Amino acid sequence: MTFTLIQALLLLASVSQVSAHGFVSRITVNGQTFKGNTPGEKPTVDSIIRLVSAESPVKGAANSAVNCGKNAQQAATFAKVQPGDTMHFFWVSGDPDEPFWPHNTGPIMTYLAKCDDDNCTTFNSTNAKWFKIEEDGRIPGNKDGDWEQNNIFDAKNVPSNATLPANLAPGPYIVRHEIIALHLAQFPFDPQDPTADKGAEFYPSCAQIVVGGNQTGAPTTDEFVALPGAYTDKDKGILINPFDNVDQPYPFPGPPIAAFVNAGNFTTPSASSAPSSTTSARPKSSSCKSKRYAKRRTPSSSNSSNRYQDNVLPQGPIDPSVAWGYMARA
Ligand SMILES: *[C@@H]1O[C@H](CO)[C@@H](O)[C@H](O)[C@H]1NC(C)=O
Ligand SMILES: *[C@@H]1O[C@H](CO)[C@@H](O)[C@H](O)[C@H]1NC(C)=O
Ligand SMILES: *[C@@H]1O[C@H](CO)[C@@H](O)[C@H](O)[C@H]1NC(C)=O
Ligand SMILES: *[C@@H]1O[C@H](CO)[C@@H](O)[C@H](O)[C@H]1NC(C)=O
Ligand SMILES: *[C@@H]1O[C@H](CO)[C@@H](O)[C@H](O)[C@H]1NC(C)=O
Ligand SMILES: *[C@@H]1O[C@H](CO)[C@@H](O)[C@H](O)[C@H]1NC(C)=O
Ligand SMILES: [Cu+2]
Repeated sequence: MTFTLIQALLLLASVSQVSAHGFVSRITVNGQTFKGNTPGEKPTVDSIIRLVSAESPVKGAANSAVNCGKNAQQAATFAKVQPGDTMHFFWVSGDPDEPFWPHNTGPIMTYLAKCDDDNCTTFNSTNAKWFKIEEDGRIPGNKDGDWEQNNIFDAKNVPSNATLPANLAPGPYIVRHEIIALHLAQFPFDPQDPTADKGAEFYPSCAQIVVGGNQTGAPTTDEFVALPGAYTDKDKGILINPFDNVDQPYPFPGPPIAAFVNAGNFTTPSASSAPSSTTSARPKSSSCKSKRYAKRRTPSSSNSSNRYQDNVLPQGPIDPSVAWGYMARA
């Protein structure tokens, strides 16, 4: 095979493109750290994180990789946790030169599904029955419409957090923690051209836990969803211009948070924030209440290839021919 210079440059370009995006590199819970492995590489540590084959996003709501990420493999081990524990997910970019999570636009949601084995290490999640326990959208009251995802954007060692329901019944569960990056979501996903920089970017990440205790909280059967299945490419929260109507509640895709999550009768401390299907809602744990409200980054003064310009909120309707400048770092 002969390579022309142009082919070589194109290859380089696509390689560096792929290495942006990102994945969950480690999870901490109760002071324990569980490292993950590197996407696409042979595992070197026993992890609780199901390893995916690439850090590039899953495209298309019907893609089978919406389940747990691209070619997700069962992980070797699991974390022992308790109801009410907060799990901290450390998202990183795949680019060693800019290792921190590169997106700031779009929701973060967390689902659980019961495993059918003792500890999830052999469980195939393809047909899992998922229920939602948490969803974070825009930062409440932020007049620029910043998303909670902005709090982990480009930040060193600031994890995304999910609190297990304080009344969660014991047993083995897959935790599916998902970012949907929406910076290109106003350009409809094209199934004929799935690798184009169009549409929402799904970043599901699955981890294996065994919950202890003796609580009884569980979803009702009508709260279960399949993934893929719970989303379509035309959902209001997936085919959306995230830079418009920033003061409006975000219509989260997927099911509402399972009713037991915030309705339980339990003794562990919990905040009284009422859940709602359209505003940011999460069960708060007393230890992880503090929120960092990141300042909006200002546009770079030069127009050079600032890879973070997806922070810039274009004014008015977006002209696709100029939007790419804002959407850098797809
Ligand atoms: C998971 O459970 C299986 C079946 O009980 C057991 O053989 C295996 O050792 C367990 N894995 C770990 C990491 O404990
Ligand atoms: C899970 O089951 C599906 C078929 O239902 C199969 O295609 C897939 O390879 C299985 N995944 C793993 C990790 O075993
Ligand atoms: C429930 O579990 C807690 C902690 O493991 C224990 O202290 C308590 O006695 C248990 N309650 C019952 C009714 O088993
Ligand atoms: C909650 O539990 C307490 C004590 O176990 C009980 O007295 C109370 O009625 C329960 N409340 C609800 C709403 O179930
Ligand atoms: C997650 O929790 C940690 C520890 O409580 C906190 O420092 C961090 O700011 C939280 N992350 C977000 C995005 O709120
Ligand atoms: C940046 O872009 C704007 C609008 O396209 C243009 O007016 C301006 O001259 C550019 N600045 C630089 C430094 O290229
Ligand atoms: Cu990306």
